[in-house]
Amino acid sequence: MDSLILDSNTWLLVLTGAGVSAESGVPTFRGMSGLWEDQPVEAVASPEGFRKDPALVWRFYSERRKAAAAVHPNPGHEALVAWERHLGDRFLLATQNVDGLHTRAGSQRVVEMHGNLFKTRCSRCERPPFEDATVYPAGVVPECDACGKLLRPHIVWFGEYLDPADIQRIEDFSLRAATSGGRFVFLAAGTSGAVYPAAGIVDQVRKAGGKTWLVNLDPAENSSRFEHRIVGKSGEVLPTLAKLA
Ligand code: BJW
Ligand code: ZN
Repeated sequence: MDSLILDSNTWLLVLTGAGVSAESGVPTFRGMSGLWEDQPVEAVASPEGFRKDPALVWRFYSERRKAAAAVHPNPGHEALVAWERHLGDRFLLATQNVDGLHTRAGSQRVVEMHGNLFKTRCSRCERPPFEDATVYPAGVVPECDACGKLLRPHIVWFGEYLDPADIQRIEDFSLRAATSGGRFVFLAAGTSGAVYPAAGIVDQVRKAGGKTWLVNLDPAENSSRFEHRIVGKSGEVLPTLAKLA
């Protein structure tokens, strides 16, 4: 197996997906065949789904809050913490995961591209997102203290824009990495490469002259666009993949 050298010349951008949390016991999206209680995930993870049945959407997210609160980070998460300690500001972790396991493991330079399961925001007013681990009883739809309209999970649903500040952070890091005179490396782990814009980062890094690595259990939809491909579980591969120099 090729090894990933992380030395004082390396800038590393990591993208993670649901596969990285799989060994902690969090189900992946495409693993549950994109279904929740026999309906497509899009039905409960989209603005249309929320408009149609907010109570159902809150039940989906309450169940996931409960499940995510009960699990623990795995050796894949821990390897990324060690890499960040070694590289400092030359490391950035962009995650599509909303379970908060990276920060619970100790990662600090994290961009949660698709939001966070343990945050809630108003569907209407400008009240900022707030920490919320509440598991709402079935049928309950919480309302905003400020304006009385419905609260919603702080999640980027299908068809919604990612926070431009999050995209900017990834782009700024990539620009600094590409112009640093050092070696720019991108590693994606545990993601099917099916959802954009995350699935397109590999192309931007290649355009900027970076090296690209993929660690995934099954072939991803964008596999062919990576230079190095390792098939395996992230909790087994990541802890031995890097040589910290
Ligand atoms: C292991 C493992 C182990 C298992 N170790 N590996 C360009 C082209 C085409 C479409 C679009 C495009 N740009 C935008 C779009 C539309 C859309 C999109 O991408 N659609 C595609 C489905 C085609 N994108 C959006 O809507 C995004 N918004 C946007 O771009 O705004 C601009 C816009 C607006 C309007 C129209 C068009 C553009 C927003 C996307 C937000 C996605 N949100 C979700 C739902 C969150 C809800 C929630 O969590 O409740 O985020 S979708 C869902 O997929 C979730 C995930 O974060 C995301 C990615 O999934 P991920 O992480 O890759 O998981 P899986 O399950 O797919 O894969 C797991 C992988 O792990 C597998 O490959 C396994 O093999 C592997 N694995 N165990 C290592 N132990
Ligand atoms: Zn409000």
